[in-house]
Amino acid sequence: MTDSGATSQSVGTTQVVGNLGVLTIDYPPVNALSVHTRIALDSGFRQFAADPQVKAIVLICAGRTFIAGADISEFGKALEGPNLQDVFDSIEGGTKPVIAAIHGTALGGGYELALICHHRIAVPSAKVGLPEVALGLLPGAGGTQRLPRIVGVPAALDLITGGAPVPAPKALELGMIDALADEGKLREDAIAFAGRIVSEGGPLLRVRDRQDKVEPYRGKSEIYAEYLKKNARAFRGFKAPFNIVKAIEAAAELPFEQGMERERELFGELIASTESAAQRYYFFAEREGAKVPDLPRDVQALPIRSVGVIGAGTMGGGITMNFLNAGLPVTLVEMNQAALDRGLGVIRRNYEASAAKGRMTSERVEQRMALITPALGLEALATADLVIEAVFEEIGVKQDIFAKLDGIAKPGAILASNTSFLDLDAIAAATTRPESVIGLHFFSPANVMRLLEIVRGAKTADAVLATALKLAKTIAKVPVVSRVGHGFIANRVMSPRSQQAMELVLQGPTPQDIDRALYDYGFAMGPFAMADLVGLDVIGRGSNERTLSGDLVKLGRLGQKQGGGFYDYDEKRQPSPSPVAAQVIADFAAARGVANTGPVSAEAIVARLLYPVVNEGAKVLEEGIAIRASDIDVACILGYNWPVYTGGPMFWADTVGLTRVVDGLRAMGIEPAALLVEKAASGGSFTRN
Ligand code: 3H9
Repeated sequence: MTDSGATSQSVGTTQVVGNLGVLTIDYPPVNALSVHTRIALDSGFRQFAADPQVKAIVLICAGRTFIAGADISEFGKALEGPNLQDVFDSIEGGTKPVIAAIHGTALGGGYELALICHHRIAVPSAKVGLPEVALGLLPGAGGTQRLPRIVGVPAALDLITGGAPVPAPKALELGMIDALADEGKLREDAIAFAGRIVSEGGPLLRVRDRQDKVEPYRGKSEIYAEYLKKNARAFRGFKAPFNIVKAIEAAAELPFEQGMERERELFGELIASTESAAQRYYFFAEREGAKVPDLPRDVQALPIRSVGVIGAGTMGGGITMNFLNAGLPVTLVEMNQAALDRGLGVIRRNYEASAAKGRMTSERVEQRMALITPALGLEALATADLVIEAVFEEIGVKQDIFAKLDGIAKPGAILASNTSFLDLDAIAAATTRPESVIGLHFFSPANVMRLLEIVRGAKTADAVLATALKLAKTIAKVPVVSRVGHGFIANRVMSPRSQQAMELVLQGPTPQDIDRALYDYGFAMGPFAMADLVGLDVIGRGSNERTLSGDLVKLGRLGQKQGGGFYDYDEKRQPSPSPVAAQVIADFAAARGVANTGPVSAEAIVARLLYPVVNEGAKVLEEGIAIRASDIDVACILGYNWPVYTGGPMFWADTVGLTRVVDGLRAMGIEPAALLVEKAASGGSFTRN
């Protein structure tokens, strides 16, 4: 976040309205609890405390939101200005009722501040919540002690370990806020609310004094053990959820002050952890991706009001759904009616499945489907502002489509390819307008995965790139910009992981040993389980070389879907080690003359599979394919489910130590990238300045 030269004076404005004090905080972009904000709060509340005319205080924010949390960029730095806890204590310890008036998002420390206030009023569009878990933290300013006192232990467990912001109407139901204001009339309604509080003259309501919601859970330690068991899968590898559960238990078991002490202790453990450092790094990394240093700031994005998608297969269908979800009409093109009907059917079934789970109404399903114009033939794309090609991954096929599209699409339309490996410049060269061509590489399933690799061709116009970046936000994707190169960023840097797995398995470790090591590192599954899931026939497609997967396919072993693959599967698709696959591996190793050198430790397996990923990442940086190391991390985390609490390959490499990575690569017979060697030698890092 940029410090726009704010001072505590400009951040806090006080105004006395009748017998009420109104303190307005204005610290763009999100009113984070920075040093300036803390000073402004501290001095504003002191002023009103000392003013006999003021009987109650309204705390409100200017700009787009209420306070969105502690200033994450200050974590790990020396504290400046007043400590947050002292500021909060003085507000809560005051003798005048304080009303938090909420719009936008009251998150983390912002919502904790609202919980310290005596009353909370919000506009219906506001959201409140404690999202610290996503930063590998717990709410460290009393949130774990106060929220259970309002919503009870079970709801607090879900709200704080889940971290999702709660819309105001739901928050009202749960008691997280006390009243709804009219949209657009927050200030007036909060002032009226405060006036009523003053005239009613009741006692000060402090959340910390409430016991009714936590009392029923006292002495019931089994709740927490069961909760952890139930969520074991979701919490695996993370530290924060475990400390959150302990802190909530403390809220139920301990007097308030002792609970606060426990919260501080548990927060302290988290803030010092590598997991939290990685997750906080990732928070900013996600937002960096949209920043392209050489893209002039004044470039205007082009308007995108209609989209065309070529290909209604798995990718094309998923891509289409993104635009429908954002309310944009899509012309969906296929070669024949059967393929078109099949694609439309899949899209409809996906929406209907969401409706069946209560995630959308059936009316909404129809609204989304009505945004699709099905069509046969590219001519239907003449008026689209953006066309995305999502057909078979073969350069000739794509060039042919782009050449035809060139004669059909209106001037200025953006022509995008969803290619995942091919040379975008060669595709662009098939048109007379390479400046309008860009890569929009979605990850499967395209309606679910948040990553969008934007491939900037040698001739892509700035306005086209700016449009793609803006579009990513419209369709709720996280953009990462790549230059043209085989496999772009995510697919390229991750490919050594499977190559290494296929070689290592010839040397002694079994598929289960290798998969287990990667699972324990934090991946959802290892490379062999993944290969079986995707289908061994799909993996080997297009290659004439003899491969392990190819040998398995020859025996009718296509993976989970047919005959088993690296594993055998029962009727519930549960895997077990396969003697047949073991024999295929042994035969392949013998044919290649690879000796079995025995078992390998999990740590060595991880190094063997993942150091080469780091090395490829260094090359991608060196070649200028990726703008920055954090883009590689975002691509791997969002595209390949690399565990976020390691920070992604480049952050992780910095954690391991670059010298160790260089030595490890050399020991494997892999020449480390020059950039990696240079950084290791100079004590540098990819992600820490
Ligand atoms: C916490 O509160 C700990 C406590 O328990 C106390 C412990 C003692 N700090 O996301 P956007 C920046 S932990 C610093 O693009 P949106 C962001 O980097 C905190 N900077 O906008 C970006 O900068 P830039 C708990 C922050 O409208 C700009 O603001 N709170 C912070 O899509 C705009 O952000 C959270 O975890 C921050 N806290 O979404 C909430 N927040 O323009 C984190 C944002 O230079 N924030 N920035 O790239 C969010 O979830 C979203 O930013 C929000 C707005 C929903 C607020």
